[in-house]
Amino acid sequence: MSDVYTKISEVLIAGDIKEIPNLCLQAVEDGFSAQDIMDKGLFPGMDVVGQRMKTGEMFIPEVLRSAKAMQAGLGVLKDKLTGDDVGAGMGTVIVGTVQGDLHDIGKNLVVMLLEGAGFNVVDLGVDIKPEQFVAAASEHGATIIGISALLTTTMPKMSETIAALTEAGLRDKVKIMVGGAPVTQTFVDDIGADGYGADAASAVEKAKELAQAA
Ligand code: B1M
Repeated sequence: MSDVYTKISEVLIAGDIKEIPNLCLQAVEDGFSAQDIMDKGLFPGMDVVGQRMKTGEMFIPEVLRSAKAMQAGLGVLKDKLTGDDVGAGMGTVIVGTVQGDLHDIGKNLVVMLLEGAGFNVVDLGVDIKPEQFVAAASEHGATIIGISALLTTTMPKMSETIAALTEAGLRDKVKIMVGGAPVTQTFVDDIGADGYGADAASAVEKAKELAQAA
């Protein structure tokens, strides 16, 4: 059984963009849940990529191939992940990765699950300046702003984004959810955000909570 997950991890680490979707689909057909394929195959593989990146065993082009393989795997699992939790009219969430940060795999996963839960999601993409979050919040009448950061060096941009929303007079109108590997509850409290999700599923739970409180 664990061979399936190990194989998926290995192929992800190898950055085989064509093979990953096939393996993920095959695993689904064989009865493995999309959540398990992600949690026990794709994520552990990406952790290894992160460790090897840190120690210099893998370089950016190789990491990018693994990242693309990850996106391809998540792409085929999307329907399976979001199918059973569909709500409606949950409000609009603006989501983006902060200025200076190009990491988007986790953010995309959060977007996928939020949409599956019935939120209208406006995905701004990566490298989003505080003023872009502000403009999008006004334009779309968002109830929640979701901000992602993967680098310790870009985390301060979350706080700057909150300051920009406050300055624009929008802070009382929106709830702010943050997330990304380096984000902790202490950080959330320090910057005055309304909550965070340690992973995509917790992010959806938090968004539902915040939508009710909005
Ligand atoms: Co980057 N990178 N990277 N990288 N990269 C990390 C983050 C790093 C930890 C690797 C390492 O050294 N071990 C390290 C950061 C160290 C630090 O800040 N302390 C790092 C570095 C240093 C860099 C560069 C500076 C490297 C360089 O150029 N020298 C550079 C920076 C570029 C930039 O952004 N300006 C860089 C570049 C890249 C690539 C472009 C090659 C690629 C990104 C491709 C892409 O995203 N399209 C990349 C990758 C792939 C990684 C690792 C290996 C994997 C990240 C990932 O996708 N994880 C990463 C190491 C690691 O995290 N293990 C690393 C899988 C994803 C599903 O998890 O994103 O954590 P995650 O998302 C989770 C949760 O965090 C949460 O839910 C998700 C699902 O569970 N979540 C939210 C995320 N956003 C959320 C928002 C929410 C709520 C929850 O609410 C709004």
